Amino acid sequence: MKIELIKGDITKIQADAIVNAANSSLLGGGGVDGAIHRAGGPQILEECRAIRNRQGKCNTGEAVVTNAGNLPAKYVIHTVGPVWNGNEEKESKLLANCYHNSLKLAESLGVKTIAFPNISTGVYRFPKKLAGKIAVDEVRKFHSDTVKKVIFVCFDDENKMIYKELLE
Ligand code: AR6
Repeated sequence: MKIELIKGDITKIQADAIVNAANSSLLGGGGVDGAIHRAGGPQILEECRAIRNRQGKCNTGEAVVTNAGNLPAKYVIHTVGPVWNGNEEKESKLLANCYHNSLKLAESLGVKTIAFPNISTGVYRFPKKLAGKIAVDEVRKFHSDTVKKVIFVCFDDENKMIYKELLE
């Protein structure tokens, strides 16, 4: 599996799937979630609502898929990262689950390329270095015949530097 690093806006990425750092309501929010719903249009939210009606809220560490509306991707995989409260063991495991479950879902959809934002490192305040290490470890651990490329999309310089070091 090839790993790429980009600094920029995930809504502009042409990949089979982009991942959203959602919340358990699946009904949108700020940060990357807000950007994805704004750029993608109302079809994404419509499908999120349908998922809510079917299965209820999305638990932390889990992932669901919708269409990508007007985005240049085929799918949006919505995963819910943990809020950082300093319980390192528990919250690290939940963040690892986000990456693992998103990749598993991507594989089941036949996705070849998938782009991840830096889940939980915004409003949810997860320490960026630890979050980066967990993300890279989970991706490297995941062996797939389907998923050929993972793109880490960093929005800020700090995350970009962290990932650059981790991937060297
Ligand atoms: N493209 C790529 N990354 C982005 C973009 C973008 N357009 N915009 C922000 N980021 P956050 P969280 C980065 O806060 O911490 C929402 O309200 C940002 O710099 O979006 O998982 C949800 O609804 C940061 O590094 O997500 C939840 O309630 C990373 O994306 C809550 O925030 C994640 O920051 C989730 O918090």
